[in-house]
Amino acid sequence: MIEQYLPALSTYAGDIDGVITLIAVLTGFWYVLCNIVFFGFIFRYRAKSGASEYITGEEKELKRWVTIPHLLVLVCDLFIIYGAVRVWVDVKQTLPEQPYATVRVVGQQWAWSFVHPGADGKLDTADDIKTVDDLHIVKDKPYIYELVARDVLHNFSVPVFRLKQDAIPGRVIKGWFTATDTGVYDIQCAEICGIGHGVMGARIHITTEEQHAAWIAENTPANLATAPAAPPERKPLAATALAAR
Ligand SMILES: [Cu+2]
Repeated sequence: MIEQYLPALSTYAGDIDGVITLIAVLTGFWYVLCNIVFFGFIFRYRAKSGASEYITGEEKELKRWVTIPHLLVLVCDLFIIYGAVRVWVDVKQTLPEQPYATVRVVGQQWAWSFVHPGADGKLDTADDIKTVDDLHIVKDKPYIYELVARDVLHNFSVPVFRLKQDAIPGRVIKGWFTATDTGVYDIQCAEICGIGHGVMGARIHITTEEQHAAWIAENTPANLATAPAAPPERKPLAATALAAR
């Protein structure tokens, strides 16, 4: 139902839509029923003489009007709790097994920056590819993201994945997603983070393995393209400064 308005493009998007639909249907049913009973009774039992009759509601036959619906609502709650916890454990408390790829997502006022592994598939090596406001991933590949915030609270939101995760300064929060189709879609910040919050939009580019390999080759610095796995030789700062003179 929801995917008619917004594509569902992660492996768990359908499950999250299912929970939202379940909650909407159950609460919607009670909302409509309560209103029908409420306005029906107002109309049916309105005081024609102009005098209202006061009842305490303590009699057994009156209390039933509260107790029975209350118990039925609690039964509905059990369905919601079961459905929601099952999805929560899968989406938020479980990380995929190997093989998976890792990306780093950095929120700051007011942009998203991303660190992609280069051809070696590892983060924090010389061939990492850094971008601002453009995240590049491969379809059908599980990804673990490492989410950090540089300054204030942000929220990494990818609507087509049904993914939302707070980014908290001082913490590295891990989560996962697997995209099920290719295309370019929105990334948002879903936590008011200052005056530029509204312009903190970015894009996620979901491509095939071959397209992603081509993107990596295009964006790997020329001096690393031939030997991507070799770590850079780190010169002491003083030596670098001298060489620059
Ligand atoms: Cu933000």
